[in-house]
Amino acid sequence: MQKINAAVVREKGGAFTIECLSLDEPREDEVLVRIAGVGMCHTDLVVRDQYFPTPLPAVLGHEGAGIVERVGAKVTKVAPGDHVVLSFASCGKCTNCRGGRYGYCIELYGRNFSGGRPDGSSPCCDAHGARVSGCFFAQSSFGDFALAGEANVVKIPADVPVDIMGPLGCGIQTGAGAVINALRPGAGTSIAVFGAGSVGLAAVMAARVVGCATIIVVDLNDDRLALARDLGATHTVNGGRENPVEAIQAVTGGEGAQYSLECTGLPKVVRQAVDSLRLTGVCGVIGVAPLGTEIALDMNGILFGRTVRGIIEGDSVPDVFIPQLVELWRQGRFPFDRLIRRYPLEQIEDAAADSEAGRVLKAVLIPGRAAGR
Ligand code: CXF
Ligand code: ZN
Repeated sequence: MQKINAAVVREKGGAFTIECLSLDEPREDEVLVRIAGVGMCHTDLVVRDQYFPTPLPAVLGHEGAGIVERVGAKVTKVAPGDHVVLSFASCGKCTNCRGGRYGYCIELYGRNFSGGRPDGSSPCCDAHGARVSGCFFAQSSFGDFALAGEANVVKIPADVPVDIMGPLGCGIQTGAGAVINALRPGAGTSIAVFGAGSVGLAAVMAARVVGCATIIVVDLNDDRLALARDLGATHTVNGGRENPVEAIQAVTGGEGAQYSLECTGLPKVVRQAVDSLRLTGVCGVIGVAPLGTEIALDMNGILFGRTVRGIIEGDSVPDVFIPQLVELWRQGRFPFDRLIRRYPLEQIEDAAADSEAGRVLKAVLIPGRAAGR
């Protein structure tokens, strides 16, 4: 059993509070990871607010990265001392998983949001012995240690700063993969990205990597638009001052963009992202909205060959894609570290407030080390 210090959410919309908890030893297919840094993703806040009802109390956190501490008896993928990024969980057995489409695993919701293992147990309890959800995204990594499954740990090289690599496991691979793996725009094509948060900006960097000639970014915040230009946007549109659909049509000679990507989770923006497409264009939807949210689209707009598709986790095979992103980062072609600000784990409430207010693009929490551990 491992004593850990972790951020616990005890009630809907409540604060993250640091508690000392007990974490089980790894089962035969599990890996105990000493967390070096863990990103905060919008989905952590969505679950804190119970738009997705992971049972509380819970340790959230699903962009962990660190060093393997101990492994279960049957684990062969990693060994103690390896540097790893933790990603999302999938069953590995359903039709989509067998086809390499892990983001569309039939058990995706249960494996990532139920708070427990597939058998319903949780490895985590509080100082009174009461159950705490400890398998959020098969990691619950808002703490100094996390228990992951062998399947959702991804080994990365030891010579990159592991503390900032965690966001590759969710938000950054979601944006970059939506472009590189899902939409696959060819060199010279046009793409419009709606929302210049960390996911949208990862998409912008990826669009530059694959050689899109026209990269249009829409947001309400001029500072973010300036950063988007720095990272590869060729045109930016402040959606509060300009009509984005008209602006995108003007930039693309009246045709509309070949690709668009919706990264805000707002129905009104999905509509704009679809309406900005040229005939035969493809819109990727990756923003997260509360369960039951509906959108309205012009049916004849779709009839003329446009495609709208949802994309989970950037269509990634994390074991393949995360090392690719690490290499692009190492080459200076994918500078996602520019989005990151580090916070001590104890300041997780500040990190959440700054994220929600748009003061930080990607908060990464760094666990401290309590005396004696
Ligand atoms: C999530 C979005 C909701 C479905 C699972 C993956 N992305 C990460 O935060
Ligand atoms: Zn996420």
